[in-house]
Amino acid sequence: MTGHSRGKTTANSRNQRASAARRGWWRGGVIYQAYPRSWSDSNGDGIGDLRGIIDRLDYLEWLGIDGLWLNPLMPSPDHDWGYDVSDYKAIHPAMGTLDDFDELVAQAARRAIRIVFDLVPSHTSDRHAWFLDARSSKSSRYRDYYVWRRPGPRGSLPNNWMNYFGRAAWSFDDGTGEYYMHNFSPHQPQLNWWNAEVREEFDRILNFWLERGIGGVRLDAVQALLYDKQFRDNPPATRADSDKERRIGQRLKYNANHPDVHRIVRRWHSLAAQFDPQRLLLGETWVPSIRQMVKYYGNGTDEFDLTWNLTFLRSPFASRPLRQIIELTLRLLPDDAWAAWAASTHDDEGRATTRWCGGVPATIRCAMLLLLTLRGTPIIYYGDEIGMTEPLLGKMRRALRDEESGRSRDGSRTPMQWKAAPGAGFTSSTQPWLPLGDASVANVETQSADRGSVLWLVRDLLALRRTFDDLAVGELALVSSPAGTLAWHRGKSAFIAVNLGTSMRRIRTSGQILICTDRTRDQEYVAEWLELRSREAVVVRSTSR
Ligand SMILES: [Ca+2]
Repeated sequence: MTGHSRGKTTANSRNQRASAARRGWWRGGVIYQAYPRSWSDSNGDGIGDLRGIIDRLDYLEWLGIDGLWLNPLMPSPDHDWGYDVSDYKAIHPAMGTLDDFDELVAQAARRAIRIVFDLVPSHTSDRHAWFLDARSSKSSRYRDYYVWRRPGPRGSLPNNWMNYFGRAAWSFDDGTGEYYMHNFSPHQPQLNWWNAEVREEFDRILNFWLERGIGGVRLDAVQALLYDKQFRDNPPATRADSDKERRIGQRLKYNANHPDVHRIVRRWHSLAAQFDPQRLLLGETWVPSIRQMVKYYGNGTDEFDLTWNLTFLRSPFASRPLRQIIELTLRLLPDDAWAAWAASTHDDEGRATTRWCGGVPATIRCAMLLLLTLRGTPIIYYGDEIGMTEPLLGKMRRALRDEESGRSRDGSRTPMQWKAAPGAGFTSSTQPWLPLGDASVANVETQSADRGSVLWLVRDLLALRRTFDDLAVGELALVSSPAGTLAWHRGKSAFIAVNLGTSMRRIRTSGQILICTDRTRDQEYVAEWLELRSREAVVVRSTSR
């Protein structure tokens, strides 16, 4: 898309916010997550790439985001699409080159957009030079970079550990006659984070990227870094465990979730703290409870800056559970810590537009308004801003399969829909790497010309956050509201109400509606009672608090 530019006012307010960003650019900011293979293909090979992203930065500037999070960009045999890294200091050839990456960082910076990307510390690819060396002999240089165990009696597995895909966490290496551990697929051997050399390698890797001027990194699967040195068997799952652990049948207590992982996170935090301006450390904390998640903030200033709120993402889209999760998250966060809110993911849970909203446009609008008005950093998953849903792809095609759920991740990774045309504006190839959804239903070109579209709703909400500090950084206070609804104050004068019920509800407030999911209600005055129809949500400049 071309021809979009910010007005002078937005540029000024953006500068003001930039000066306030000493506490971290993400506070009050918004992150957009693009799955790079699926976002924009510049050379017609059907795979998204860095030059394609550079070509579309004007769109992101027009939308008004602050950070762009990209899934892994490093060389990989792609058993798990980049989450099996074979070289931590290079760019995947399908994505481009290090020069392309540096240009992306520079071009994004010109638009006040910081680049954040995935670093995968818990395991490498089985094609990584370290692992090739490690399996060459028991006395090889890199043997202790990984986790090896002798077979049990009669060649049995060393213990009962299962991986996150619901299979044994051990694979036998014929060459050296021992098992190696993997918390994910056998192509993803577990790194041995008890080994000081591994920790030092990753210090160098982090420095390598942070020195290139990126806005930060998202650290993948951090709860899985450390294992029990005594290799004790995992206990059976109980009702208190995650649904995944209950399906697997054991609590992943000893192959993951080791308490000493916090020492590693603090180490990364000290390293990142040496950079100015401050770099974001976003932790993928795949843990079943908010109580466990908030531990990854440490004392609020010494571990992750933002953590992955799986409980929120997995909530039913209904007022009562959402209210409890929002309240608990904000109450348990340490002082000075800042929440992150994501509704969609490239992983198993997929798109909120489908999972939460069933593809219903009014519900999608409510989800976007809620996401963008909570206290914390919202993470918009690419395509959600146009209400893209997961197409029915039939059989699993590409993604690493989650053995335990059998659910494919492909549906949430289909190419971005830029326009209603062959290739959807994503690629000139007739064979995109994943099938396209129906771009005639949702695409950027059509919606950017329609002020009533969900794309404009998202853009206007982002613009409002830039000019209305209460909405960007104000304290959040939930208020009691009728069944099926959620309502909260932000700061002194922002009031948000969302009706997820099936009938009209009245909520007491007064002021002016700034943005309603039904855009014909924008600017409406409310004297005492706000009437919200089913699947309607508003931001009000309130005069009644
Ligand atoms: Ca390409």
